[in-house]
Amino acid sequence: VIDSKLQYFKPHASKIEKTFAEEISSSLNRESKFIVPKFFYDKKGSDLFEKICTLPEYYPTRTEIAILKKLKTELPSFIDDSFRLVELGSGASVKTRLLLDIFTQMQQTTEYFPIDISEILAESSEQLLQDYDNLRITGIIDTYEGGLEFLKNYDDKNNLILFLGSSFGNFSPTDGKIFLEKINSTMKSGDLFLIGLDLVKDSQILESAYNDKQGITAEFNLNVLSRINDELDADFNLDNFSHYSIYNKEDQRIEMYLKSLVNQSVVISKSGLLLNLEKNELIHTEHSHKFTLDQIKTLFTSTGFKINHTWLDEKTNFSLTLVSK
Ligand code: AVJ
Repeated sequence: VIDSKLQYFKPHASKIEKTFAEEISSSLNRESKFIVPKFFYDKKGSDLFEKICTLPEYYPTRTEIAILKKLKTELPSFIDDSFRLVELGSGASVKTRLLLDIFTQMQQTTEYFPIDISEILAESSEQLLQDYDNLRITGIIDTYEGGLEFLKNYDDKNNLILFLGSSFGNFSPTDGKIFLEKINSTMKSGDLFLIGLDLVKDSQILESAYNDKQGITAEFNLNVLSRINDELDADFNLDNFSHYSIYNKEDQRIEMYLKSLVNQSVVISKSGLLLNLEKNELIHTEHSHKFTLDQIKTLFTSTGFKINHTWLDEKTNFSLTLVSK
């Protein structure tokens, strides 16, 4: 029974992507070294991120969930039976469920289309089907843009596209705009886009959210080096690095780094790299941008969107914005 409710598409499976080894080889073989944040999320990294989401200092997840709970009474006026739920990133998480609760209660049958580059969407889908009787899931294994492009030509049902957790904050301002224009171009008139964005606030609150007392964020950051050790035959000694994060007020972003504690050389065999690091040298691993309400307005109106509604928590720590073409 469950199988007939679940299908997958892999629209751009043949597209050649740069390998992990190649990306690391080029991003560490330069003056300003970096590792892109998508590499955080191996099994261990994904588990650590889940743990981060429950930390007392990490307000975004908890706050976004509280706002989503308010949508239960307010979102139904924006959608009807013709809408399906599309999610950038896949989740069996509390957040996805809060929206599925709304959809499955309003609709006879609800369609949920998670888009994710990794096949982990299989795991969460099975669980969701057990828990919702009138749910059909179509997993799209692709990049967010590739998946939406595929959906554009799939049928003319209305889509409510979800992009939660302030994942958008990882984009630079330029790349973020390009991403939104791309999303906009794949949307039909009548489609909706619901995005969670973290807001500018006191530096201390931000810095403790990315440098928690239990050291889970540090472990999460350092884990990317373990992943390189395991998958690319490297010999990073994690004791020679420390987690460093700071709020850059001017650029409105948390910056995360791995700091080399000594002069050292590291071999990364599969990338063909002998990496020399000086004491105190930084490897950049993440930018997490924060926004003001004015900037959110400008961001969407300048990329072709109309703002339907913005929901906030009482402390104005986080926002959910609903937009259309
Ligand atoms: C998944 C990118 C939204 O920036 O808050 C959490 C990742 N990094 N703690 C964020 C993260 C360190 C998170 N995002």
